[in-house]
Amino acid sequence: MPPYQGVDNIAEMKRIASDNVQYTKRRDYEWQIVWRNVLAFIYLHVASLYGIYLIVTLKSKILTLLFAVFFGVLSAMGVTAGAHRLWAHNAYKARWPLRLFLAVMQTMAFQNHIYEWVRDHRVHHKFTETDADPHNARRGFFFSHIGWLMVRKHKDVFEKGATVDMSDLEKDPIVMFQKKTYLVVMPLLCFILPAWVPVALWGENPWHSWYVASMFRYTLSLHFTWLVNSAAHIWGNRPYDKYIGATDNKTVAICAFGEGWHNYHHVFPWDYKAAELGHYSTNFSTALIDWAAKYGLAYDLKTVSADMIRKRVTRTGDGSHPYSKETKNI
Ligand code: ST9
Ligand code: ZN
Ligand code: ZN
Repeated sequence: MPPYQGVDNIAEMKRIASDNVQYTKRRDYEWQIVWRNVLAFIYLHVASLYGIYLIVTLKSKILTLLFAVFFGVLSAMGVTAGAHRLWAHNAYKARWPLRLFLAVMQTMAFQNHIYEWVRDHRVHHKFTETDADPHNARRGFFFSHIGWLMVRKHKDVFEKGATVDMSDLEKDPIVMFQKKTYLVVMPLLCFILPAWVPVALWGENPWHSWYVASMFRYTLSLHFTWLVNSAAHIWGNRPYDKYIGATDNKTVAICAFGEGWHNYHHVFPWDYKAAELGHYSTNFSTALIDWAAKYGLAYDLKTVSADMIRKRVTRTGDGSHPYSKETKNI
């Protein structure tokens, strides 16, 4: 319907015109495409497809594939146990050797330096599924999965994001050192090192090494991570809080080393398991933290009491948690 139809008042017409200008500006603002990133993602995906071709036709060596998996798992630990549970949520404390190890692993993952990763993630938790959420899932699967990295951020991300306290990270010399040296160290650790090892140790063809251990490994690990922002905000159960978008999604939990129990995580973000149960089979990151705690490298592991969980499930759960069924039977 034309915007002025049925409006016979000049002031009202002016208000509608002004709203339209604001709306258009906002839309223009929201879709400022960053072509450098679009092109980089296109290259990554084409290169990864070629990597898959090399793997399935056995043109690359099996050892190279195994190494890519090993490297991917290590870098995932830097993101889950490091950037996410340690630095973003302070869900446990870590002595410096463990912090250094996790920072190196997180650099191997190239998901931005820890400081930026944590800032975006804290903003995501504080303003979940609003315009201030960097990967607002209300803008659809594509945007929350990868699209948010191909456009300029919404102005609310900057404005509201400025209210998030980052002073704890500013006091961590390992985090600040990584931030300062990131543009040099990250390409070496994320792309050059994994391409070089198979060539140096078992004589892999350098291009095969590049496409399998660097491109394919990196792209797959990005998709596994992004599923937490997209799929685990769309599909799955909401056992702890049916009023929020985040879901518990087992497939994502397996792919993302325990980060798919996302309904639980949004309700109890300080739990170092990022899950109620933290079974190692679907939560490898918890195994690493428990192992580190055994040797005193991790300590002050925070968790949530069964009683507190039960109360929350009863009050706001969607009925899919065993506690809800117990309550119904009473
Ligand atoms: C990647 C990140 O993939 C993935 C994160 C996923 C998180 C998942 C969470 C789930 C939990 C568990 C994980 C499981 C992992 C499983 C692993 C399994 C294998 N607050 O950003 P800029 C301000 S990265 C406050 O440039 P633009 C700030 O002043 C992939 N302020 O905005 C900043 O300046 P500075 C590789 C904020 O220009 C300024 O704005 N990387 C905030 O709109 C400019 O910031 C890429 O693809 C905030 N939140 O550009 C590159 N944000 O930094 C991606 C910004 O100096 N990035 N400010 O303080 C870019 O190219 C750009 O950021 C952009 C936006 C184009 C996306
Ligand atoms: Zn989330
Ligand atoms: Zn989180």
